[in-house]
Amino acid sequence: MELGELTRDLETLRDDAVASVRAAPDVATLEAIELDVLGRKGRLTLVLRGIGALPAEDRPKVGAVANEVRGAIAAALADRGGALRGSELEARLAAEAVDVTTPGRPIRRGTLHPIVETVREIADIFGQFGFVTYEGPEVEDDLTNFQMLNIPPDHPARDLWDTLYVDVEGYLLRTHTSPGQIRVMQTERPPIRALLPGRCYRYEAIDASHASEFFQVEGLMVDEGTTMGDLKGLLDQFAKAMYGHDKRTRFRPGYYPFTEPSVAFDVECLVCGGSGCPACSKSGWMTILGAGMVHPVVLQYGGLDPERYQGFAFGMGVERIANLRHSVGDLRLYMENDLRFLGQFR
Ligand code: 2U9
Repeated sequence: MELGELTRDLETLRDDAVASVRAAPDVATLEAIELDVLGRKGRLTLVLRGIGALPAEDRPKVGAVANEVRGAIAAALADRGGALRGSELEARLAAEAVDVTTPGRPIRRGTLHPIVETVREIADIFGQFGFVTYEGPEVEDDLTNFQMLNIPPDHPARDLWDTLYVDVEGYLLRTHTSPGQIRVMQTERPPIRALLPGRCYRYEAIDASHASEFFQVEGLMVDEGTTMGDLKGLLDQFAKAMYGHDKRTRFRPGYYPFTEPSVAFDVECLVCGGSGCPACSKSGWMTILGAGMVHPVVLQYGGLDPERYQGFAFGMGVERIANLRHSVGDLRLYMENDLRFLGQFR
């Protein structure tokens, strides 16, 4: 092997390599050429194996040529690579181009169930008066659900409450959230301001205004010197916050075994404003909840001395509150999971 021949082999290799680099259709071909020519076992390496056969004074000359050749091929690779990668990116961008003007797929956002929304709204209003929300068990014992609420076993009020008993002696599905308040009194010291929202169960024939499971929110306040006036003021503020600050309210005598005295609490008819209409059966008023001063017997069951502490309590059916709020006339709609109905509460 002599210098001229090796130099020609190197220049031929350069020209062939640069030509095939410039003709490379894609990056993959480019990388294959780079490996084939400049790789450790590449053709440039193979050609340079001939250097050993050269006279020592010629080797640096070949080395210079070899470096020039490697540089030329590397420059061609970089140039062609940049162009190919650029166009490949363009092609991918074009292929993946998203026409941002095209309308996106509507993401159907869920909404709170109207009953949950109503419970949260009620809890928010009473929360502003310092009422803390507690949860009570849905499977209750007869003692706490009835007896401690001044409803002894043979009390007529029981048949008022058509109860769903479970197959454990003395246990039932709670007919109201009131037993939860008993548990609060037994575990908390006054002053107590408790809100008990939750699902309740009654053995009811289901129709537009009755369901076997429904939601209640009950409230309890116990402290020294609690009065009926406190109760009236609080409920008046609740009704105004819920239905409008211009709404008038009133108490009417009522009866509950666990409160004495007991009242029904009315707000002026939300349809006719009090002049009388079918919605308020011409009374001009709508009853939204019941309330009263906690019966001393119940305070005792709560471990509280009725001589020292007084309390008031109230209870409302959430479906009724939601009905008045949203002018819904059939509470079965809340249970049927019909998105046409539920979708309206966005
Ligand atoms: C304790 C003491 C007293 C809770 C009360 C009512 C009046 C009431 C009804 C509203 C609609 C039931 O769902 S409904 O039919 N409830 O009117 N609830 S006072 O009285 C209590 C509760 C717990 C310890």
